[in-house]
Amino acid sequence: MYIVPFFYLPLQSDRLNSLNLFYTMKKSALQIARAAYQPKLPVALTGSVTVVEGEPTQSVADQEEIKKLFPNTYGLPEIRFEKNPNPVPGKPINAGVILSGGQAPGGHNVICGLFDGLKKINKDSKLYGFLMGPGGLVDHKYIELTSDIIDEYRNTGGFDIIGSGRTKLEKKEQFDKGLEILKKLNISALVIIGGDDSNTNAAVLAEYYKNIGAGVQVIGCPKTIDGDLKNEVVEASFGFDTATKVYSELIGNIQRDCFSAKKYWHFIKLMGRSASHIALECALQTQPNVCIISEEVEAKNMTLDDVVNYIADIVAARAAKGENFGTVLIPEGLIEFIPAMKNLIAELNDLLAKSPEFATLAPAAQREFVLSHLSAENAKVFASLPEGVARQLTLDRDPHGNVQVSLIETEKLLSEMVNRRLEQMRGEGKYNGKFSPLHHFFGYEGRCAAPSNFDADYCYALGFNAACLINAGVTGYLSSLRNLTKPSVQWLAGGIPITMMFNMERRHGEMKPVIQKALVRLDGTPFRRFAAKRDEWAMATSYVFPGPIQYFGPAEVCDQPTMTLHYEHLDK
Ligand code: FBP
Repeated sequence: MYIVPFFYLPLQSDRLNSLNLFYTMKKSALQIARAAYQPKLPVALTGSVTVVEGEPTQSVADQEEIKKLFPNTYGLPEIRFEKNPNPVPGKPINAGVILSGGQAPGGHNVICGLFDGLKKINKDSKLYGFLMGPGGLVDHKYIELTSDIIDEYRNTGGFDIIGSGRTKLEKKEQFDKGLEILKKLNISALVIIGGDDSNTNAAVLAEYYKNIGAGVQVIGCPKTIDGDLKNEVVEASFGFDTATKVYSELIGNIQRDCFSAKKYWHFIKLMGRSASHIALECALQTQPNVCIISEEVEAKNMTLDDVVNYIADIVAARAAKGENFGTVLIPEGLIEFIPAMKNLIAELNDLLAKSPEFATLAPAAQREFVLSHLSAENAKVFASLPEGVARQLTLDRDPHGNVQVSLIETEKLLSEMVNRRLEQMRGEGKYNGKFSPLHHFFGYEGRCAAPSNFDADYCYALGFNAACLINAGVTGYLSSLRNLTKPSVQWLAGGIPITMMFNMERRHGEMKPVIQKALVRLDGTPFRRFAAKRDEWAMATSYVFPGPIQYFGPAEVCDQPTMTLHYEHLDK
């Protein structure tokens, strides 16, 4: 069996049609078996729905400012769906869908659920997919998603059905350009599947279209493996469940190897641009010897040396027991949470932005230039870094002029510094072991994995629910399912006004309304459970080996949500 990627399909774009990207992909046995999986919908979504409106809402902070910025979409009520025993046929709906930002397992199922939901409302409904992210809307690149295409992508990982991209939809010209194609295709609703920034932009777009009477609703769906789009009203973003299960399987495998050979220290960096939810969840699942949580490092005002000393002390204590092996989990965003590094990076950003001559200098002269222009404090931090890392801080910048921290090999930086510290301790007679580090970075290994049963069900229901929100005529809402630790049939379905999640934050020098990013809460149960056990895990080698995601079998093996979600429910 073969599936045909979108490049092969008749595209409604002259430029893309001219690309010669024809190829076919063979399906694996698991893909074939998995295609038959029928995601389980919450009961509320199994008939047609009755809309129950709650009380008017408020943003989480800065209410007056946000109300002024969103006069048409602020203060809307939360919506809950109940099963309507007397199905009411709806009118045909033409909708568009966009995948925005980094891939997350289950994106295809959101689109499948949306498609099925629209068709259930009326069989003549149509769904158009905009290609390669929000840019597809602006550049008018799209395909019509027919049932033949949709059926090829049910329960599969990846975003390749229409592709994804990171173009930000934030300018009036983009909104107007998008509206041209929406009007041409008679599209009355747009579903944006994205993280906190994409959903922030979805709310801005919803407000704009409402304000000009464009007749286009905008609905968001919460996506990101990072797990940082969640709050009082959003329990989880999709993809976190599958991605952390994949990483935990890999960490477990490494731990078994490490425990067998007893000769390596594995430094494992885990994705998660900013928040440490992924590292924390993987630590809860696998019980490593060390896991660093960036939010704690920041809260305790720890220096890089403090982090290094913490790890080195554990390495030395294990060596004293004859155990020269172990595992260290490191969140990708750590470097930006170390206060001294944060200051250094901020000053470097400013310095390099106003020094175009820097790029023309030879590497040695660049180092001298930086050292002589930084404040004394930041110059000291810069000079203390291994040269490769210091250089990386001056080179790789994103389009906004910021350091791309994910490119910094924090796992190597830490192991190199731990090694130095251990040699110092050896000189002082405090260490007498052997330190052989190995390095890993897990991120892309999990972002496109076949969705777990949880993500398959959650994503399908999010998409189906989005169709119900469209049919309810609302705009500026996030598709919402709650009660997620219960079996999926018991989930509560509805919609959350996106403005409800807003606060004002400084972004690129300007105060902007944005969805608050959810960092790891140090007073939350997931972190507290980890903190209560980590000293024991450091010394006693208590590894857990979760094994691969299971798609078929008993519910206790196949349908368990993350420990983070489970523990967070204890806090409610
Ligand atoms: P989103 O926030 O868009 O979901 O992306 C998350 C993420 O996977 C981060 O964990 C990672 O830092 C980033 O994307 C990498 O993105 P890219 O592959 O585009 O560089």
